[in-house]
This record gives sequence, C-alpha cells and structure tokens, in this order.
Amino acid sequence: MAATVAFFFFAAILAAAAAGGGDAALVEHTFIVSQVRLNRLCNDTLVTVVNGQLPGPTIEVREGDSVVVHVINKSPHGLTIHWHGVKLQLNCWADGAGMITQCPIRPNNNFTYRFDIVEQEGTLWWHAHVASLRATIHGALIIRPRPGPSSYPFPKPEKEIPIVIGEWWEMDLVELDMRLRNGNLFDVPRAATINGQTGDLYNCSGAIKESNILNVEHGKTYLLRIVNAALNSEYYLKIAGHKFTVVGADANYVKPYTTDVITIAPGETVDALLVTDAHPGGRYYMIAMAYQPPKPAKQFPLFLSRGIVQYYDNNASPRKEEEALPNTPMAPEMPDQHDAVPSFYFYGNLTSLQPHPLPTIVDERLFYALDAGYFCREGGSSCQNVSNIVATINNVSFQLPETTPLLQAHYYNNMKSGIGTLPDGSPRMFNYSMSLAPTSKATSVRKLRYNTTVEIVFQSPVIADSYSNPMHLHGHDFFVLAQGFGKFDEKKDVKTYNLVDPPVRNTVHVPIYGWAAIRFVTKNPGVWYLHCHYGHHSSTGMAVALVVENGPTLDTTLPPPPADFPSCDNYISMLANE
Ligand SMILES: *[C@@H]1O[C@H](CO)[C@@H](O)[C@H](O)[C@H]1NC(C)=O
Ligand SMILES: *[C@@H]1O[C@H](CO)[C@@H](O)[C@H](O)[C@H]1NC(C)=O
Ligand SMILES: *[C@@H]1O[C@H](CO)[C@@H](O)[C@H](O)[C@H]1NC(C)=O
Ligand SMILES: *[C@@H]1O[C@H](CO)[C@@H](O)[C@H](O)[C@H]1NC(C)=O
Ligand SMILES: *[C@@H]1O[C@H](CO)[C@@H](O)[C@H](O)[C@H]1NC(C)=O
Ligand SMILES: *[C@@H]1O[C@H](CO)[C@@H](O)[C@H](O)[C@H]1NC(C)=O
Ligand SMILES: *[C@@H]1O[C@H](CO)[C@@H](O)[C@H](O)[C@H]1NC(C)=O
Ligand SMILES: *[C@@H]1O[C@H](CO)[C@@H](O)[C@H](O)[C@H]1NC(C)=O
Ligand SMILES: [Cu+2]
Repeated sequence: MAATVAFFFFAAILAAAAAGGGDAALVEHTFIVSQVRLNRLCNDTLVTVVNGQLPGPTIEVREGDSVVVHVINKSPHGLTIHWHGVKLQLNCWADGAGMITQCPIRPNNNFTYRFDIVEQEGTLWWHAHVASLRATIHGALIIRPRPGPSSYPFPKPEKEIPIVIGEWWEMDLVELDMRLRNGNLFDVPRAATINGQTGDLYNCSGAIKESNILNVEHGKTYLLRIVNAALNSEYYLKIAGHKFTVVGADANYVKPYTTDVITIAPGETVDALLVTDAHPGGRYYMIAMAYQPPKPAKQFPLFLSRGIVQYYDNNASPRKEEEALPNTPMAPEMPDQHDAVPSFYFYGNLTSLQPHPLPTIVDERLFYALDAGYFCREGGSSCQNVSNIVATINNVSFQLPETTPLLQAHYYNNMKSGIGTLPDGSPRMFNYSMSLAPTSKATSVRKLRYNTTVEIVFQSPVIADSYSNPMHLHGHDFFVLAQGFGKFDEKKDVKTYNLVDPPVRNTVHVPIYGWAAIRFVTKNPGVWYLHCHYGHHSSTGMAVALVVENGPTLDTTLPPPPADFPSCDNYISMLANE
C-alpha cells in the first residue's frame, strides 16, 4: 500500500508541475468488459466489448488532465488495456501491453489504470493488448487543448466527429490468435466497419440507423477524428465532392495538408477538417476501403465500408428547380485497391506544424528488416517437417514471455537467460526474391541507456510478395525522417532526411517494397514494445521490446509498480479460458 501511495503522490507532483498547476482535472471511467451478442450481417455474434458498446466509450480529456480507468473484467478472457500513443512519462506500469508490462487482468478481477496526459493534443485511442481482442475492445481518446488562450491551431470546428475504422470478425478473436500462432496467417474478417457498423454495402445493415449517416450543415467546418482500429488492413478514406485538410496525426499537429484521400494504417490516427462547401441539397458517400498488396500476395475480397454525409437544410433560400439533385448519393472515385502510391504521397506530404529542435548526433543506429520465415518445430536447420510461418525482425520472431512480464523482470533485475538481444542489423539481403527461409523464435530485447538518440531504419521486403508495416512504439513519439521505395541506401537516402519539420508520430508506416527512418531520444525508463500493428504480424513475432534504463536522478527513475499489480502463472492458458 505504501508503494501505491508514494507512486500516486509522485505522479501527482509530476502532473501538477507539467500542467503548471491549476486547471487540470481528473477524468474517471469504469470499463466493464463482457461478452455480448451483437447483430451484424444477419447474424448474432458473441463479442467481447467494453460497456456493451462497439466501439467502446470515448475518453475525452484536456491536455494536463489525469485519467483513471477502472477495468472490471467480466469476460472469460485475461486482458489488458493499452493507452495507444500516450507518453506515460515514468509510468510504464500503466502501459497495458500484455506480458511486456503486465500480466493480463484475470476474469472476475479488476485493475485500475492511472495516467496523465501531458504535452499531447489531438486524437489517440485505447485498445486491448492481448491476443486479437483489440478488434472489439477499443475506443477513441480525445485530447483537447486546455482552457485558456492556447487552443486549436486552426479555426474552431463546429463539431467533432469520431470516425473509427474497424473490422467485423465472426471468428472468435482468441481462436484467431491461436490460429495465427499456429501459422495460419490468412484469416480475414467478414466486413469492414465505420464506428462499428458495416454500412449499406452489406445486406442486413441497410437500415438508416446502421448506415453511418453524418448530418452536416452547409458552410461549416467539422473536425473528423479518425482512428484505424482494424487488425488487418491499411485504409483509404474518401468523401465524394469533398476534400480534407489534415491538421494532426497521432496527437501531433501537422501543417495543414489538403487532400481528397486519407491513408490510415492500423494503430494510426488522423485529425482532418471537413468543410461542408458542396451543394447543400446533395448526399455524399464516405467510403473506407482496405488496401491490399498485389499478386503474388494472396488475394482477399475487397473490404469497403460506406457511410453517407448528408446536408440538412439550414434555412437556405428555397432551391430552384434546376438545382434539385437526385437522391442517390454521389460516390467518390476510390484509388485502386492495389495502388500504394496514394498512400506513399499521403505520408510524404505530412510535416510538423512547428519546426523541431532535432537531435543531430545519433548514438545508436539500428536497421530492422521486417520479414517472415519458417519456424521448424523440431529445431535444427534442415526443417523438413515445417512448421509455421512467422513474422520476424532481423531473422528473429518475437515470443512473449509466459510467466513474468518483461517490465517486472527488468525492474527486479531478473531478466532470464532465455531473453536475448536482437541484432542491430539484418543478415538477409533484401533485393532479391527468395523463398521463405528458416528462422528462430526468442524473447528478444534491445537495451538502451537513458538519454540515447536512436535512429531506426525499418525495411519492408523488396520482393514481389511484399507488404507494408505500420510499426508502433509504446511510450514515445518519434520523428519520421523519411521514407522511400526500394532497398535503403545509406549514401543516397540519408540526404533525403527531413531534419527541419519532420512529422512526430507513434506509428510509422513502412511502405510496401520500401523503408522508413525514425529518430527519437530515450527519455522514459521502462520496457517499451515496438511492433507492427497488423495483427497477423504482431501476433506472430514482428516485434522487439526496447528496454530503456533509468537515468541518473530520481526524476529519471521508474517508480515501483502499483501494489495491486496483477500476477500470472501461465499467460497462454489465461488467454483462452479460465
Ligand atoms: C454467423 O456467425 C457464426 C460465428 O459467430 C458463423 O459461424 C456463421 O457462419 C455465421 N452465419 C452467417 C449466415 O453468416
Ligand atoms: C471488482 O469491482 C466490482 C465493482 O466495483 C466489485 O464488486 C468487485 O468486488 C471487484 N472485484 C475484485 C476481485 O476486486
Ligand atoms: C442482398 O440480398 C439480396 C436478397 O437476398 C440479394 O439478392 C443480394 O445479392 C444481396 N446483396 C449483397 C451485396 O449481398
Ligand atoms: C505530395 O502529394 C502529391 C500528390 O498529391 C505528390 O505529387 C507529391 O509527390 C507528394 N509529396 C511527397 C513528398 O511525397
Ligand atoms: C513429417 O511428418 C510426417 C507426419 O506428420 C511423417 O510421416 C514424416 O515422416 C515426417 N518427415 C520427416 C522428414 O520428419
Ligand atoms: C543485391 O545486393 C547486393 C549487395 O548489395 C549486390 O551485390 C547485388 O548486385 C544486388 N542484386 C540485385 C539483383 O540488385
Ligand atoms: C536465420 O535464423 C535461422 C535459425 O537460427 C538460421 O538457420 C538462418 O541461417 C538464419 N538466416 C540468415 C539469413 O542468417
Ligand atoms: C542528454 O544528452 C544530451 C546530449 O548528449 C545532453 O546535452 C543533455 O544534457 C542530456 N540530458 C540529460 C537529462 O541527461
Ligand atoms: Cu507488419
């Protein structure tokens, strides 16, 4: 108990200091996790959700606020909740990464998360972080500027509209995860969703209620807070007859960028203004469409979710006969589902609103090759009786520890011998096509001293059967310096780095056939998961845990864990059913 008190006291001091005292509030939520039957696609399906809702409740705060979330687990699954993108300074214990920072909360148990929102504004989100449960356990986390003279760096929107893109799975999500870990990487959802609804392209959901009608007034500005909560796909989002002005991504402001198509990969968020300047009598389809890699990648059905933006009459003067529009909504022309270029351009056009003082001397340079390989059940290298396909970084497929979360092992100086160090470079060449090669599994970490400037170049395969990789780092934002197609070439590509106003994000989209480079300073001690946000990549090992050591002073040292921190004996068995 003493430890808990000390910890909260300490956290409170930090929050007060950061907020300059005064107007910070405490925002409290209770999340009851349970299984409910939801009807989609003519079918009642049992899903695990928070407070009976899909998406779950939106957490709304102001910068500087403290958040308390009581999680009451009435579901049959052990689970954790991760506060995606929240920087959690000196509060790694609250990160909610299953078996990285904590044991799952057991069925019929509770756990309370406490954290502060400091120096971030915009849209983030929260989600379950065990197995694939995040497909239904997720919601938006909206951070508004604190009251006072500082406010949005753009015209105050008329209204804010969350747009949570997701997927509807009929398969049980824990079973999905088991299947992934047994090498079945190609399961797909039944439908794409916007705000939990499949939309009017699917039968049984044609009812108005389910079609995501956004009623807007003519001549106003709306702020769309867009989250990609899907497991499998990057999405293109368009609204017929309208453009977006992107003003933020991952709760960092960007220079206003006007575009007719938004690209959003799993884990990412985008804040975009929508000016309702189209014909006021019109109705306009909004479409979220899943990108998929071209052949020879295995092909899946096209996933589209559709909503309608419609204007209501704000006592406009009566329309003339010739201005009358047909009732059929106008449809946007979508990019080709295999075309990666609109995505590449979207990311390439994002810059930070304010220039940043960028650390120029890099202490650690890491090259992370994102790949896949065979894991031989029998071990050894002949690998006759294969086995599973697993995703890898630098030829290692990450495996979660089964009994002691890495943060606890690290904190109590008890990192077991089974925990290895991920190599800083790749053994494999990325410029030729080759069949899958054998690989190995390990719980691999990379230790970093406090206050180290780290640069990581991520490389997707440069072979025909490639894919993009949205790489997400917990507990830190980073600068995205550059991206490119092809194999990273240090001599040539370093010159393209944006060292003036690179976007600041928590997830970097590493393009298909290409690379991306990030830079950050380790200022937050703890164990921070770095992983691909595609479910089929993260569940099968495209991950590493970055262990950031304590700094020299008390205020650069991770405090002890909360007294009521969950424990676990066997993670795998907790997942399934207890
Ligand atoms: C209904 O959902 C279940 C899984 O929850 C699935 O097995 C079944 O095929 C679905 N039925 C239809 C008609 O889609
Ligand atoms: C969990 O919280 C609920 C509601 O507050 C309470 O009734 C229950 O006793 C708690 N269970 C545990 C194991 O703490
Ligand atoms: C919807 O259902 C109708 C009638 O059952 C059928 O004719 C039509 O093909 C279905 N449409 C889709 C998109 O499944
Ligand atoms: C920005 O987008 C435009 C097309 O909309 C494209 O021509 C341009 O190359 C992009 N810029 C970058 C740096 O990717
Ligand atoms: C591979 O497994 C099959 C049965 O699963 C067995 O019949 C065969 O002998 C095995 N081959 C090798 C090389 O181990
Ligand atoms: C692949 O890369 C290696 C080393 O960088 C180079 O020697 C070789 O010529 C390249 N092959 C192709 C097909 O580009
Ligand atoms: C990858 O790891 C496996 C298993 O340790 C090993 O057999 C293989 O040679 C490695 N591949 C490369 C390219 O180093
Ligand atoms: C962090 O490192 C930089 C550059 O090496 C140094 O100037 C700075 O004083 C260090 N800060 C802390 C808090 O150690
Ligand atoms: Cu990936």
